[in-house]
Amino acid sequence: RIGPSFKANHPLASGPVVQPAPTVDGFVEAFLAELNYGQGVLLSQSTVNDQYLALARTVRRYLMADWLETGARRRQAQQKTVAYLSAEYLLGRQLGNNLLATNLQDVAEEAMRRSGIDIAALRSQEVEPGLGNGGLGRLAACFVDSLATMDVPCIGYGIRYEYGIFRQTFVEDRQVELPDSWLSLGSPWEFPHPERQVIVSFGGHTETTTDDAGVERSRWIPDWNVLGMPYHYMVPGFRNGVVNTLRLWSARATHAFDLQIFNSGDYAQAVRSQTFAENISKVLYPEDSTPQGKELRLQQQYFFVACSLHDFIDNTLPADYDLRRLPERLVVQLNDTHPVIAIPELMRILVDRKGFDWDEAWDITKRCFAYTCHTLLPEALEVWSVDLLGRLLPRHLEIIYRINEEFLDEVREAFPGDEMRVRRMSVIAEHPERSVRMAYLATVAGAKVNGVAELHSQLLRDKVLPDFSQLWPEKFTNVTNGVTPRRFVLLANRRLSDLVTDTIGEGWVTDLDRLRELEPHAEDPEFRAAFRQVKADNKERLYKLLRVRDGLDLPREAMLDVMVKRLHEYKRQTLKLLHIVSLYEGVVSGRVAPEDLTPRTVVFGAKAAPGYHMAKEIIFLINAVADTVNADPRVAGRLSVAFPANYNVTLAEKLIPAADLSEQISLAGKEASGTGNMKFALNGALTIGTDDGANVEIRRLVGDDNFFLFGMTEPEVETLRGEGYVPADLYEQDPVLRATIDLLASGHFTGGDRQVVAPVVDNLLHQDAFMALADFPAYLEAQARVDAAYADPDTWSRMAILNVARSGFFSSDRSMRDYLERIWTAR
Ligand code: GL9
Repeated sequence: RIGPSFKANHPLASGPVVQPAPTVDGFVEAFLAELNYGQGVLLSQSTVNDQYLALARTVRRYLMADWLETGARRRQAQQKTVAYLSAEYLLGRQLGNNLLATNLQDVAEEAMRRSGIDIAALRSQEVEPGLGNGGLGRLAACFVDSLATMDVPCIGYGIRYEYGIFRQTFVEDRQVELPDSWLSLGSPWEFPHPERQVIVSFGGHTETTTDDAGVERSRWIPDWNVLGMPYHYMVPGFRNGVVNTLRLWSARATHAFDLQIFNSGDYAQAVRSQTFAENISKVLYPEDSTPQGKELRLQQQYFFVACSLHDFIDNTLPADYDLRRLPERLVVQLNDTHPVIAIPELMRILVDRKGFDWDEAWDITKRCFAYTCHTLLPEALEVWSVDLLGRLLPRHLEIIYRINEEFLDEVREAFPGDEMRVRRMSVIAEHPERSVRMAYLATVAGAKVNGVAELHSQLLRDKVLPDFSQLWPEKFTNVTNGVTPRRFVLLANRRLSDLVTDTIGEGWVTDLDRLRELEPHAEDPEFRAAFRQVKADNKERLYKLLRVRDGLDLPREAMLDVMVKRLHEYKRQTLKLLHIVSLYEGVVSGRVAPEDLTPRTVVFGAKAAPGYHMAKEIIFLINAVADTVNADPRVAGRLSVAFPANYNVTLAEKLIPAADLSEQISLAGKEASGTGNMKFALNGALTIGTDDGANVEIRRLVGDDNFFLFGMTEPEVETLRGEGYVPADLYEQDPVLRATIDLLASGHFTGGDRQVVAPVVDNLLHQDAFMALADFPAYLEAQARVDAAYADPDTWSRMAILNVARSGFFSSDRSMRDYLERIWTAR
């Protein structure tokens, strides 16, 4: 919906908000005005970056009236608001999404054409805000998109990292990280609000005082402060006149520099405090599922949480708001443990600043928070050493101790005499050092705790937090993840979207279950042919991009087999690599005739955490295998491997629509959900996958016949581990596995160097913590089923269409409905 162009009559509007006419002429006029008056250049003198910035600001104008109106409406309505607290938002490029939301793509394209500009070049100019690591950060971005589309009051709170996730390059096949200076050419989508800066304190000590009523109170005397400066970003709903807000905080020094010191000539010292303060929001920690426990990280967490709670309580609520009713106005959703320090922070605000007594404050706090857990890996559950926490946030540590004391009393009451249980459940761990278990704190304080897929939520109850689910069974719930169909189907796959809309109308974009109406068309040969043409066109588009972007030349006809996700051992990129090597080994050893191979192109995309040594060795090995395989004429046209560097949201939008096969092959019981798996299914790729995360639900929905399942189940994994898993035995017993590993180990892919492959090969043979060898035969067998199905285009496209038709459940709109029902309104 394009709103009326004049909204002066809104009761809260202080002036007219003029929106350009949604015509090509209106767009051209607004664009030139932005170029001349915003950028200060003539069209004839403008660079691509000038043009991109002017275009972005033009699109922004079409959202402004709706943004201001949504804000005014929300302030007036005083509805319950979701404060989504997330240390990461992996937004992806904004221009395309916002053109889509305003329905201005065609107008903008024509307007640019008339101005002699190729809009595609301007789109490419945008550096995506990569303020997240992977699935968890991208999930937050999908959720705020859905909440805006559903007109749910939500403020997304987070950190405006000056540098997002590193840019990955490969130097001699090894990952090299470069800083992601996404802001350097200007950021047209953000609005700084220096007048709404917030002070955040750190360090110091606490003192006990007695208040007027004779009650003992603790007082925090911090010893340093920073300022939090909010930057606002628009979060447009899909053509519904709603624009919600994402509020990201940037750290500033309270004083820019010390003039005395500056004048005395010590320039470096004069700006030291500024540098120190600004470090807090300088860079995203590139860690995936392995928290570092670094002080700066805790500073980041407290910084954005303190800014956000302050912003909501002191700046968003009316000045006279009765905070006893806070749970009616606010629900804080904690995206993993990163923002869990918000719990003691709210207690501190209520008790120390607003004068509540402890019990009342605790009652309010417990009803405001809900916690989402995103992992099953024990090493990924954050703990902060008491030493560090007490140094940085002494008052918060006191509060945590008291919460824990009262909680443990409750445990003792429920399970008298069970001191083992009390120790197990304590928010304070004693070993290996005294530390705070953030997931436990979140579970104690949260009204609800959810996992992110059915299997994950089950394992969370049974394995990760069993004592807690026994004590409070009703606290635990599941909300299966979802992805926004706007970005990941409509925007990323326009060809498929047009086919779907031509077939069933356009309602599916905001009601994804309607994709079901495609089911009968799976039987229509004409529709299948059209569907195949969409895939072929998307592949063409991808390969063109990869030629320019990465100098890759990939065969058009082959099956496109894609594994894109963070590099992690539990995700088992090595299992995929073993499959590739086994296909290749079959040909070079003469066991298999090359013409018997189903032509395949395997594409990897993965960043490794910079400090994750094994992940980086695996990247090296994939690149080495790719180099060798691609250069070997014996498999030419039959097998190719590509690993374009710097997989990100922008590349995902091109890769996923082109894929035939989606690799979701984590060891069962390790992947909490996955969301890439959903994006692929919705774009008509078939999944080869284990019984893990949301794969379980995908398979149930699309049907066993339309999913290539393989491998151990989670209980089977547990059994095997219990029996004692010896990967080397499997190597001895399975000739195909042995030949595959032998070829890898021989140095064939590394110019004869056996040393450089040893870290990965030895790990597989002697540790293999994620049991790639145990699932290897089943994986090969499933890949043979893939080949057989792919051999018949009609069989394959029927299956693929059914995947699209039956995956509507995985819309993040549905996830948001579930949060609303099970968490945000249930009490
Ligand atoms: C993750 C899980 O590993 C995924 O399985 C899940 O889909 C997402 C979203 O719920 O959360 N947890 C986690 O720490 N990451 C996930 O992707 N890691 C990153 O975001 C890098």
